[in-house]
Amino acid sequence: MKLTKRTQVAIIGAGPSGLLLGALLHRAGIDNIILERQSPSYVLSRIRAGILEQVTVDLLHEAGVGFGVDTHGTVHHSIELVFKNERHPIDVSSLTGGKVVTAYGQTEVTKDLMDHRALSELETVYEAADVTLHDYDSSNPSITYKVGNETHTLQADFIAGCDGFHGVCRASVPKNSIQEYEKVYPFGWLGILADVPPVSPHAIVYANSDRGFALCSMRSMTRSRYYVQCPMDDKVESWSDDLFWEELKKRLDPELASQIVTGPSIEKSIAPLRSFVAEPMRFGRLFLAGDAAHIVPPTGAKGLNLAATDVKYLSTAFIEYYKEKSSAGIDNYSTRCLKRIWRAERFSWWLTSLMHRFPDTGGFGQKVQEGELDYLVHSQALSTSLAENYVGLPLNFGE
Ligand code: RFL
Ligand code: PHB
Repeated sequence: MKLTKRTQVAIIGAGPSGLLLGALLHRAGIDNIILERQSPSYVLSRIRAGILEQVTVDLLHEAGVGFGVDTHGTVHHSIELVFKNERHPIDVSSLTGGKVVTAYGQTEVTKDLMDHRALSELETVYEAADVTLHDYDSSNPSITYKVGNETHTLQADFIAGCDGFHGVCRASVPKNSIQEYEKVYPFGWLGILADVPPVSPHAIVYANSDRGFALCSMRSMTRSRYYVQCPMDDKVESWSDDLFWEELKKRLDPELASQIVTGPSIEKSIAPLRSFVAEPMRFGRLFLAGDAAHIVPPTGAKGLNLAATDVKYLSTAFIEYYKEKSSAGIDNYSTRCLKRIWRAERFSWWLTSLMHRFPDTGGFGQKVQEGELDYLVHSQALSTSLAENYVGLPLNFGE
C-alpha cells in the first residue's frame, strides 16, 4: 500500500496557529493537511490564553468561526491596575478611539476551529509520531511521520511550522541559519481555573504587590481564571486550593480581596515565563508561525494574538502566491511579522518588569515600580501607550 499523499500547504501543529491557518487557506480554496503529535482531547485540555484583541476576533470571523466568540465572549473596555493596595481603572477603550479586547478562552477558540475543520471535512492527522521534515529548502519539500507502525509521506508545496515552542520545525533548521534571542524570567505563574463568578467581570486586574504579581481573569460569568507569581522551581502539589486563595487575596486591595468567591479548582498549573524570538521565520519553503518562532511572557496577553497575526500574514502570502502568482508576500513574510513581534516583545517585557517582584527588586525596586505605576495611571500619554499596545496595534502599523 502506498502511503504517500500530496497537498499544497502541510501544516505541522493543530494549536490555534495551525488550525486558524488551515481555515483561512481553505476559505481561499488552498488545500492543506494538518499533522498533530497529540490527540484532540489532549490539545483541548491545555488551559492557556484568555484575552483576544479585536484583530484576532476579526480573523476568527474571516475564517468562518466567529459565532462562539460573539455568543460567549465578554467584551472588556478597561483593565485595572492594583498597586499600593489600591485599584486604578484604565479605560483602554476611550484611550484608543473605541477599541476593546474580548475574554474568550484559547480552549474555546481551538474547539471552534476543530469543529469547523471537521464540518469542512478537512484532514487532520492526530497522534502523528516522528514528524520529520525533508528538503524544505528545495522546490519539493516533504514530511514523513508515523501513525501506529506505518510510515507515511506527505508532499507539499510549502510547510507551515505551527508546532509551538518545543516543536520539530524550528529544531530542524541548522543552528547557523537561525538567530535566537531569549530572556528567561526568574519566576513562574501559578494559575487556577474554578467554576466561580469572576471578581471583576468587566476588566482584567493586574496587581503589583510586595508579595509578587497577581492577575484576575475569567472564561465566562461562571468560570474564573486567577494567577499568582511563584518561584520558578515551585511545585503545583505545594499549593492547596486554600493556600492559593489566601495568597491571591493578600496581593489584591482589601475591597477586591473581600469580593473574591472561592471554590475548588478544576485545573491548576505552573507556567514558566520567557521572552524568545527566532529570526528569520522563513527557510526556503518552511515558514514558522506562532510559538514556534516566538514566546512572550503572558503578562501582556499577546502570545495567541501574535500567533493569529503571523497566520494572517502567512495566509495572505500564500493566497498571493497561488492566485496572483506573486512571491512578494512570501518574500516579505519574515520581515513583516518580526516588526510586529518585536513591538509585542517590548510591551510584554515592559509590563512584566513593571508588575513582578524580581530577586533584586528590594525596597528600592518596589518604590520605583510604584512610582512608575503612579505616573502611568495619572499620565494620559503613558496610559494611552499602555492602552494602544494592550488592545493591539493595527495590522499595518508602521508599514
Ligand atoms: P501551541 O498552542 O503550542 O500549538 C502547537 C501545536 O503543535 C503540536 N506539536 C507537534 N505536532 C506534530 N509534531 C510535532 N513534533 C509537534 N510538536 C508540537 C503541539 O502538540 C500543539 O498542539 O502553539 P500556537 O498554535 O502557535 O499557539 C500559541 C499560543 O498557544 C500561545 O501563544 C498562548 O497560549 C500564549 N498565552 C496567551 N496569549 C494571548 O494572546 N493572550 C493571553 O491571555 C495568553 N495567556 C498564554 C497565556 C500562555 C500561557 N502559558 C501556559 C504559557 C497564559 C498562559 C498561562
Ligand atoms: C488569562 O485569562 O489566562 C489571561 C488574561 C490576561 C493575561 C494573561 C492570561 O495577561
